[in-house]
Amino acid sequence: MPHTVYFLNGPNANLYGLGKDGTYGSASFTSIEARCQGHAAELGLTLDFRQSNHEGVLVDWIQEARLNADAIVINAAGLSYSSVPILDALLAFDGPIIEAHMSNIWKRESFRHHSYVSKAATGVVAGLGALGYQLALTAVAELLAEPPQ
Ligand code: DHK
Repeated sequence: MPHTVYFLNGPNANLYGLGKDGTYGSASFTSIEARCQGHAAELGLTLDFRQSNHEGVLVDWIQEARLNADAIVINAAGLSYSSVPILDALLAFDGPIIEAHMSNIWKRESFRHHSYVSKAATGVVAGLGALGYQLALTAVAELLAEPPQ
């Protein structure tokens, strides 16, 4: 059975490519998903790629992942810096968790420098745009194939 990965995207991720300042590049969210789906297929992963603007929906999906997914990649976007409920849900998940950000959050405003998600994450990718999402999927495939001792 192929491993299943939930790739969860938080508020406003659906606007990537449409932003005026170009922080998140010019690729649309749909094209980023297509790129991730293609890469997941190459890695032999089943990818469930989702986006919500609502904290509770993200918490429900993380809880659902406990039953249906082997790993989580999550860009909780603006909720990364505030959401204890998302952190608590992630802490209840047993598999690898990769925190992903399109931008380099440490180069930006100081309120983006502390992520609650990081407390639960196995690893973090940031600042590499959609390439970082591909790297997150590669990391998950490797971690699932050979969990660190
Ligand atoms: C995405 C967002 O929407 C912001 O709120 C975060 C993150 C950064 C990103 O880089 O993908 O601060």
